Amino acid sequence: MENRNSILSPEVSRALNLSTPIVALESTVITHGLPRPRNLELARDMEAAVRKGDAVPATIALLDGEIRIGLSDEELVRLSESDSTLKVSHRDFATAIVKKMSGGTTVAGTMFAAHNAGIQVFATGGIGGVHKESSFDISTDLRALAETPMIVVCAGAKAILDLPATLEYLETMGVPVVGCQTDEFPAFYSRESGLGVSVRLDTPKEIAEFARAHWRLGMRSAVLVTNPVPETEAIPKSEMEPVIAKASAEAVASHIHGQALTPFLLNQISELTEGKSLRANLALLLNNARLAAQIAGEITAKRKIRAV
Ligand code: PSU
Ligand code: MN
Repeated sequence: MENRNSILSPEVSRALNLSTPIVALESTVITHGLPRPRNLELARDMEAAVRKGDAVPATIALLDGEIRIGLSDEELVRLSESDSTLKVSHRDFATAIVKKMSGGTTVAGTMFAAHNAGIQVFATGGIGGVHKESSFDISTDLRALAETPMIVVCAGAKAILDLPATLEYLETMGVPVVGCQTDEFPAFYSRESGLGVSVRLDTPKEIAEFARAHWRLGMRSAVLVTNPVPETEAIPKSEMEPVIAKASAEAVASHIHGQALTPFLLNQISELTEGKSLRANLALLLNNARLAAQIAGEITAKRKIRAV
C-alpha cells in the first residue's frame, strides 16, 4: 500500500487500519551498526520480540530508492548483506530516492518515516547526540526528537557521546527524558551515568499516560524513554570509560568524522572489549523492543476504547 511517500507492507497497512499496536524499528543498526551476520540475527530477533509482545514490527529502510515501512524476511536479508547502503537521516532521503539506492534509516530518519505513516512508538538501541570529538557534530536524532511526537524507547544515548551536553540539548528542545524504573540516565553499555532523567515512570501504562498528557498540551516533541541495559549484560561505567577514551583518540588520530564517526567508534569499542560491548548492545536492543511493544499496546488500547 502506498502512503504518500512511502510503501507500507501489507501487514503494517492492516495493523494501521485495525489499530493493532505497531513498533517501528530502525535499520542503520543493521546496515552500519553491527557486524554480519549478527546484524541479520538482531533484525529478526527484534521483530520476534515485538511480535511476542503482541505488536506488529515495522522495520523501516530504503530499498532501491523507495521508503519501505515493514520488510519481508527476504528484504531484511538483502539489506543486511548489501555492501552499498547509505546511512539515511533527514538530508539523505532524496539522495537515496534519486539514485535508487538502499539504505538504513537512523533514529532521525526512522522517526520521520514512521510518524508520516502514523506509527507512534519506536524502539532503538541508543540515540545519537553531541559528539565529544567535535561539539559541532550534533546528531539529527536530537532535532527529530524535538520535532516529532512519538515515543522513542532507547537505552540512553550512546556512551561515546558527550552525555551532559546531549541532555542539555534535549532539555533546551523540550524533550522529556523518562527513566523507566530508574532515576538515572542510562549510558547505553552501562546502567549508570551519574546524570538524571526529567521524570521516572515505572510501567508501560504510566509511560503511555505521560505521552498522552504531553501531547494533549499541544507539545510536538517526542517522549524519550530510557530503559537501562539488562543487568546480566551491563558493563560498569568505570570499565567502559578507558575503552571509550581509547576509541575516541583513535577516531581523532584517523580523522574520522561525520556520518562515519558513530559506526567507527562502535566497532572499535567492540574490538577493544572482545565482543563484550557487542553483547550488551544486542541485549539492550531486544530489551527495548520488548518494552516498546508493551507501550504500543497501552497507547493503542486507549485509542480503541475512545473509538468505540
Ligand atoms: N544504536 C545502536 N547502533 C547504531 C545506532 C544506534 O545501537 O548504529 C545508529 C542510530 O541509527 C543512530 C545513529 O540514529 O547511529 C546515530 O548516528 P549519528 O551520530 O551519525 O547521527
Ligand atoms: Mn554526526
